[in-house]
Amino acid sequence: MTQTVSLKYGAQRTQRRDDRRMRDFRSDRVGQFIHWGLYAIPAGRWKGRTYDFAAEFLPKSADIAPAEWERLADEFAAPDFDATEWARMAKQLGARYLTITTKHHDGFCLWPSEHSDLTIAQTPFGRTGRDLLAELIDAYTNEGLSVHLYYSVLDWHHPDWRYRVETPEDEAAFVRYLEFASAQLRELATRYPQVRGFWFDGTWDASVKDNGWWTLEVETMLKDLIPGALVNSRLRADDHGARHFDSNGSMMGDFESGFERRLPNPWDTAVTERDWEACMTLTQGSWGRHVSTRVEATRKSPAEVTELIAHAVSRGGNILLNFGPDGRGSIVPEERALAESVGEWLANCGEAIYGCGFATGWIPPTWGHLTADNRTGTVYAIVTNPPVSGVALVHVPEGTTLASITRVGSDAPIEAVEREQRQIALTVDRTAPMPEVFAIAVVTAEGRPRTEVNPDVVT
Ligand code: JFZ
Repeated sequence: MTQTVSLKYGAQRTQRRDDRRMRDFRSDRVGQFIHWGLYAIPAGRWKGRTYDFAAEFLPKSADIAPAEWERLADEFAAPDFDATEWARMAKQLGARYLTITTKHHDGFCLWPSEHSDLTIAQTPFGRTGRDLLAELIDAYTNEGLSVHLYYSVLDWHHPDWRYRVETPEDEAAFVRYLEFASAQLRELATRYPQVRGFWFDGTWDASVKDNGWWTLEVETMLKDLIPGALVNSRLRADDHGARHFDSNGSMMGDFESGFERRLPNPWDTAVTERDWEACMTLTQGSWGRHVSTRVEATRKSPAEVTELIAHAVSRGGNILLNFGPDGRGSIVPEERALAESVGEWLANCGEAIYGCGFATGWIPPTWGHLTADNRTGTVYAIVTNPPVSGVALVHVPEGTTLASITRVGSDAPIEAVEREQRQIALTVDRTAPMPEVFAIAVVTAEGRPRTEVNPDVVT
């Protein structure tokens, strides 16, 4: 960096975090996202019409009056909700953490917030006295998963929310809004201090960008209340309204959360030098439960989802796979089935995913993805798109030769020939329903395994 701008609200560090909590998050690699709120009840349908846009945007797509939308709270009984069942399914999927929507753009709070009149306390579920978030946090913790709380700053329900601040009245209202949001976040961190972090959304409007000071204040407050709490870059804006990365190019927050329904280019090496997490829908465009057949037709297969996981890890990132439970509190059958298949693959081949990251010095293949366990130097070839030839070429790094190649998750025999110019010709199964995985070890001329000092190392 040549020029440095003096900033009051920019990045709090220029190096990645390397404490225990951050390392755990980094080695987890696979998380479960859950979008659940009032929008799960209409699930994209309103007055006999289906709106294919994201189900959680239905109040906008169908132009629903706020009072009418809020009446859905009377229907939120969630008779099928069972936190233990959700947590078991997440564990079966192979997710290592959960990120749950506590308040989405419609303002409905999944906890009984003292600061809002649109919360679970006003629903038939909440009137029984049950604390849904507490149940979820306990159940996931019991399964050994960590929990993060998603919070939308954008709020269609709150009278003081502003998209931009234009008049002195707007200014006064938005100051009140930020006080409200701070109070809610303080409430969440105080009620649920076991959570590992927070995931912010709805921070793209001019009103938030013009108040970068507030985003730093919130980050600081949460870390004071929960030491080491993880906060995503999407929360943050600096003195000049730069988001995610400050005006000097340093990432704000602890991990980058700009990859949304997309992944970095396989040739992007800059991304491998920072912590990031991509979030991904299981259908094309909806985060909340959607019943449209056109939306359903875009559902990703287990093999596709597996490829996305491998892709993220190969670039040194995490992936958050989104589930949209229905209005009764059930995880829908398609998503249960996905959790089962992807989970089975992860149970067999997880050594290529958990604790793994970018394979420094190796050429990204066209037939799949390489990941590396930098503690051992083992590189994993994950064959997501087997070539029609049935032969996948792996190029070992300069100065190394092949020491061993073994299959992960199966004892089937292997056919691999080392050719000139550090090329390994690996015979792959073009008909495998789920990606084959191979573990490759190389040695240097001195006969040492080739390990990298890389921050993806988990100790
Ligand atoms: C937001 C929400 O509007 C959406 O409902 C969902 O919760 C998702 C996780 O986040 O949607 C976004 C946010 C950011 C981008 C695109 C959609 N983005 O940066 O491209």
